[in-house]
Amino acid sequence: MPSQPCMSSHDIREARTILMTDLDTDLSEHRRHGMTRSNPATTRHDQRDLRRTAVNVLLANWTGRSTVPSRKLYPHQWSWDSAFIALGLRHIWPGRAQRELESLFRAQWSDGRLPHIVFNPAVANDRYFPDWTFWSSPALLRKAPAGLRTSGLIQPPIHALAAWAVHQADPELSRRRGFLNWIYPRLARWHRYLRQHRDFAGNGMAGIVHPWESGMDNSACWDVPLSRVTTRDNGFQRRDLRYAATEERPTDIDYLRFAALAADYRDNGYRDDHDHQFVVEDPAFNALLAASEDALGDIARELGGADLAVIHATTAQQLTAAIVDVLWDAERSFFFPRDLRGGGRLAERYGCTGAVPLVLPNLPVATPLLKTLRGPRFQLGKVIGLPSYDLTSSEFEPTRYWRGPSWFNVGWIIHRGLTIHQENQAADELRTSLIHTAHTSDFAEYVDPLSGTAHGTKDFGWTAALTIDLMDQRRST
Ligand code: 2M8
Repeated sequence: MPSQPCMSSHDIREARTILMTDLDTDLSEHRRHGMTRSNPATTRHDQRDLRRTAVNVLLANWTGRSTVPSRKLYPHQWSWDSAFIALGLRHIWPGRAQRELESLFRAQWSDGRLPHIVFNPAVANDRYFPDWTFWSSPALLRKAPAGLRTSGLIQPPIHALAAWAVHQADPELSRRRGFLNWIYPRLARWHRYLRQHRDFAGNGMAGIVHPWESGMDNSACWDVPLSRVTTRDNGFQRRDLRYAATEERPTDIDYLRFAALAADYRDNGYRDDHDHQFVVEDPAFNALLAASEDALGDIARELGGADLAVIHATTAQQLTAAIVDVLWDAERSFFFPRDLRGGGRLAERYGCTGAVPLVLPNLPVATPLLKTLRGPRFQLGKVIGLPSYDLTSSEFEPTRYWRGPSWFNVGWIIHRGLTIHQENQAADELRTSLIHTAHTSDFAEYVDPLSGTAHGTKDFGWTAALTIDLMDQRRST
């Protein structure tokens, strides 16, 4: 098992060199977008400053083992946050990026699930709800690694994609530390958990059993399936409103439902064969699983397992076919989540989850999907990032968490999708606008897609990390 030292002198030297290196500045690109010298991040100096500030956010959020999304609102380790954060860390400290993922995978359960939160025992319980005592149960204590405090839900499986990118940032260090050898079997078990325990409809796709598992927790896409959830009096106290404005966070009734669903799962021993009240096949979750399965193939090949690489590539293709087959609505040219407790209907709500399959290389419907993204509902290229919800809908809320604002991780995914589908100019424009907005918003958790105003918390981990990754795109893989 790789060791987990604090930042080494090699790391510090490396960070210093990179910070002092001139960035690929793209002044002409900024001019093309009408950003003048008075706007931030337009000069080489500003770009270096921006990068340094992003690195400082990652330094400030580092706990010695992993990186918190936010010191205030989210003071523990989150699963898909760590994957996005590792994508940025790899440019500064490849060793630390490896350790970010390793610390997460040390919390993997015996059934293969990767918990969505790994709690920091040094942080007081009343800093975040639901704290570890809420999740804890005899089943959790049996299945989670001894001595580690975790939740029992999961998040989108983008980890293999991140692990492969982290390896590529410094293959020599990765080989020396045995990074891929250590993480590959754990990634494979994680994917196997999803195939064996979460394929509720038997079509190869994984289902989520809680909106938190989508990572897009409060999306209006979950309103109908969530409205069926029976609430119970948990007697809990929300903690998020201490650090974020009420009108930017989920409502109390949604929190009651979130807590009830999580408590049901816990009380049923975190078994996936119990009668879940909420089961949804989510386009983003499955698209990221397919992209990660492809990355697992790359990792297997690197480790000398050509036969395994073929199996992973085939699984990725089959999953892509299932996503298109089941979740694509040809008439509306969009991917919708499927509500398995609602008769298997597609939830016809235009959330950014339906855009994420753009990240798949062999997507037969990339052209019509892009047309929808450029149309009135998302206005890709005309607004900042990709709005998390349909701009034309009466449910669109520009500042409420996942119901309208643009998120940097989604922007990053769409940038990757545009690049994969050779929409290079659109990719460059999106990249420029995301970097610029990260700067002007102080690395906000999310921004109003129309004005770029910051919302949620600031100095947010994945915003800083993905800004670094986007700035280094020309150097990275
Ligand atoms: C948000 O979710 C947590 C619950 O997991 C919360 O609201 O307390 C989401 O934005 C999720 O995608 C993210 O991983 C997490 C930490 O940044 O915060």
